Amino acid sequence: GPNLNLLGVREKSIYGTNTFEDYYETLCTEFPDITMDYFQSNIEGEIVDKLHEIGFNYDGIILNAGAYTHTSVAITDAIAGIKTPVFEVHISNIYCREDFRHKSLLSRNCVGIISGVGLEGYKLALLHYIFESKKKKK
Ligand code: DHK
Repeated sequence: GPNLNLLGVREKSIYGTNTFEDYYETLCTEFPDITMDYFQSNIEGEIVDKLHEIGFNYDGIILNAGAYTHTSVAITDAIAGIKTPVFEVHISNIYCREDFRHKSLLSRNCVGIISGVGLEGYKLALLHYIFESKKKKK
């Protein structure tokens, strides 16, 4: 989502000092058997397009839509329109912050939401998909 390209630079007391690229690299090293891709855009329509593109052929999507979480009917509808489950992640605890962040339009169409545990939220969402795929194989 928007402004997440500035992780490690923007509002460090809220979003931490790590860049997403560095975090993503450690995640890929920790889970070598999982095929992952990542995409960041500041543009709402590009996020909608990406959801359409990957929403029928991936096992799971982990989405931090940034500020669009609170405003985007288009992203909410895109999540509803695709087959792949979407897990909503926020680095900060959106419920401890300004009132306008307390409402997520996306959550109703997501399998789960993690908010407030920093970048580790992405890993926890990934673990959810790993547990799900193990359940399916049993
Ligand atoms: C990131 C943003 O950019 C904000 O607009 C959201 C979210 C919270 C986060 O915590 O990851 O309100």
